[in-house]
Amino acid sequence: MKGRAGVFCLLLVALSAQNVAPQGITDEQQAWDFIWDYNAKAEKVYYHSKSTRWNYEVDLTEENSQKQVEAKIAEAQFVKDVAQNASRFDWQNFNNATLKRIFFSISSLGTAAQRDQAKLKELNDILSEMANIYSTGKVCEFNDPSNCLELNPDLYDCLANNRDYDRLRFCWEGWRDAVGRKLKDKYPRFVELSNDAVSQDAQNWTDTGAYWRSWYETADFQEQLENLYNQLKPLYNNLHAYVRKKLREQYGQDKISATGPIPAHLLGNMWSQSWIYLYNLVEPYPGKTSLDVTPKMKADGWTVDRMFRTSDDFFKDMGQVEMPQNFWDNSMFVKPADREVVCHASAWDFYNAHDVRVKMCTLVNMNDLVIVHHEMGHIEYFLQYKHQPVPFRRGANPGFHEAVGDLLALSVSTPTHLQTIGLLDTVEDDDESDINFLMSMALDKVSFLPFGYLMDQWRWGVFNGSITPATYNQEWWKLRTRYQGIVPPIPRNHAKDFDPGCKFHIPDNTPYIRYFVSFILQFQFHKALCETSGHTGPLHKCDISAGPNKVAAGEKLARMLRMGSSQPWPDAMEVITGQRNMSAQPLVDYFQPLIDWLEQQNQGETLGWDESWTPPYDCEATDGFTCADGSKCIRPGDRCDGVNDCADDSDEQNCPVASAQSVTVSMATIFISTIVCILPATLN
Ligand code: BJ2
Ligand code: ZN
Repeated sequence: MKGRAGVFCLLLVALSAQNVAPQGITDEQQAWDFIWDYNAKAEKVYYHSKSTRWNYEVDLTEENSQKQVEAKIAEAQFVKDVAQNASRFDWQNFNNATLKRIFFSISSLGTAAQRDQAKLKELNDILSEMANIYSTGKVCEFNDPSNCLELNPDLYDCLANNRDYDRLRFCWEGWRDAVGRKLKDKYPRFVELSNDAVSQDAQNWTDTGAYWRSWYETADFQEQLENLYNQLKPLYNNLHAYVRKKLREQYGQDKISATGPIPAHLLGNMWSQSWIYLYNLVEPYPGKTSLDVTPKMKADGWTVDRMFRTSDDFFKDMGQVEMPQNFWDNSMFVKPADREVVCHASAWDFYNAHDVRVKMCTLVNMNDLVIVHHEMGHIEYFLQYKHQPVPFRRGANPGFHEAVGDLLALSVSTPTHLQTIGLLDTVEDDDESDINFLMSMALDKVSFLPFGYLMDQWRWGVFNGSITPATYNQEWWKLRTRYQGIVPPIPRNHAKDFDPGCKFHIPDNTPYIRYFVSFILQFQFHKALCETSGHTGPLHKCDISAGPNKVAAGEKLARMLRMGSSQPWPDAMEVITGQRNMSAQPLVDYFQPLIDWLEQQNQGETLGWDESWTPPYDCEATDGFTCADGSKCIRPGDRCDGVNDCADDSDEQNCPVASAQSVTVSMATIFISTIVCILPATLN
């Protein structure tokens, strides 16, 4: 009895010494010590994995890939260990809300929850390989296979500036043949592994999409998005109808139906997500202030460095944090000529409260100037929240992170601001110039909305199993036609094509709904900061840096950025806008004069589209091959691809010899003809 009591007392003493309640440690000071210890270690672990990833993306070699995969595996082990140790605390019952939020964050593992090391490695290997396939994809000319086009800059340029229907189709189709088909078999396994991993998280996610959506901490998130989208649909449909009318004038009524969807390759962008390059085709009032400042940038000798300095100057002018020297020293602003890199622009936080970088294959044009601001917005967020513990070094939600640079670019893009930075000589202040300006903005912002919305509709369906590998491509095109009102210019071969994979964020596995959210938020923030800055007059004319109270506007922005994700996003929203909800109204207010104008222009036009319409399909004109028995037309990508598509196999016969082979063949021909023709002559 005495002995038992002794043991009991000892246990009690031990428990109270550690302050361990049956459900875990309750001492919050001890918990803070644990967090600061974690924080110092996390900075090192994340720095290492970010560095190895950076090294891979700026030099896509197998060796760099493996180093990066190893670092990712080490990172996963670290976060698993941390979560395990954190579970010793009774954090759900802590009094301090911030501390509770940190513990919640470090207990959420995502795909790092995978316990099976082989599967974890396989997942990271697939991701690395998919990124490589996308970033090294090339499209070679049919008549000159040694002349190959890269996405950036060749195919971007083709889609943006070419106005030849068939050449555009070649570029559009070639990219999908080159990249989508290589990714098609990899993606289903990736989905399986990702779902398997997140199901092992403490929260037992039903699928990866549910996990991704949880970052928004909004119970009716999908419902809210649908409402926002429906509010904006009339605006999109009006822009769509107007652009379709202009494209009919350009390409002919046989190629574009007055009531059908638009062929996807004619919108100036590989994914039809921004139509800005159609500006000169659809300019409402030619002769009035033109908003295409690219020619001016080129004429004035703008450099890539000047584009980044201009953006940095704007942030500084708004009272934000200046880019540190290491940003200028370590970033990659221009595509290197001597190696393969991931060209798609990105912003990097190395999580050591010091190292921040941008990686971008920047071109001197107006579009890239806006993207520079987008990336610099991410960097600004990184710099402003670097004092926060690592789990709070994130946007209030992912959409907030995306909105910062775009928000500032809304001011920079105003004609008056463009004039201030020397990109417009004259600014006319009349209604027609206003409509020109709003059209240029709509071609970038309004055109994006359905695309921003549908990307993750597709992915959520894939992750929850309602879209299966057998229906990946059909379902993709259903969404593309339903939301964007576009159709492929050439029939898709659903058994071989994987068109979603041809958009960076699918192989890169970056969630996309953040951009849709951002396009809503940036107009909310713009409206609120315009009011704070003391701007009066229409919203689209506001340049926050020109308002009398711009300092107050800058302070509000900085106050929100400094919060990181330390509080739920409605708190951050409140700092800037004074209210706590997402709203599409500021976007509508901004474009109201254009909405009125488009409604006028579209009188007699049919808004929307008949989803069953498809463009004319002419085998010869689309570089197709007619099977020898005349039975069907084989698309260029299906010819000589090792699969018999013609019943008589003729699509796999008489295939052109690959260029390396043809060099060998011609060398051999020269050698033989030398022996046959020249030797006898010399012997004679
Ligand atoms: C050009 C831009 C992304 C971005 C890159 C690649 C994926 C994530 C990052 C993150 C930022 C972070 C991009 C711009 C608008 C539409 C979309 C598109 N690149 N990313 N590390 N955009 O968001 O900057 O830089 O959160 O830390 O993809 O489709 O082009
Ligand atoms: Zn971004």
